Amino acid sequence: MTVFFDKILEWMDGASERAVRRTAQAVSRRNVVATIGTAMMGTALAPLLPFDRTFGRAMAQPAPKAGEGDGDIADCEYWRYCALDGYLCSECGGALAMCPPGSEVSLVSWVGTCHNPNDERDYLVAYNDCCGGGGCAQPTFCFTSEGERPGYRMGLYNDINWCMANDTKGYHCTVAAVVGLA
Ligand code: ABN
Repeated sequence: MTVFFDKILEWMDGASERAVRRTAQAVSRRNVVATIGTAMMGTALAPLLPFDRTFGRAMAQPAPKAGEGDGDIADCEYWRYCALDGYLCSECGGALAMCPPGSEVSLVSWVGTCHNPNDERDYLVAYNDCCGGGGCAQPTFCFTSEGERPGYRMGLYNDINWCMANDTKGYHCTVAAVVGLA
């Protein structure tokens, strides 16, 4: 019995020795040093890489509440309308960020960066046209267009009917929704 176990131990010794020798032949010392060096350099340089360190905090900021103390949403000077070109949906049976009943929101939007005087911060505001659903009885037309860019900068161009991508192509009015901090 002892002889049998000795044989097994001997075989295990031989197998592990062969494995170590094979590894030593395949992996040179220079190779090991280079791998360790690369790992160390990677660890040291990773914090310098330009990735988002806010971890979504900026976009997670709650949009300021529209209403009391925020400004008059019927006025073209209202801060969220800084890059708007169109009729205010809030004066056409809709709301600041809601199309009037019977109309649908455009598939395309454009953006502006608007300064909120209430908290002195800049916000990214997305504008959408509302499409179809008839017209507006007493529309308020606003043309602020702060930071607007020519047509070749599609996302920053507003002097166009953005309902063109929708099935319902008739322009009704425009809504403004705060996306997050700029
Ligand atoms: N994006 C508002 C708009 C609609 C029709 C024509 C000009 C501008």
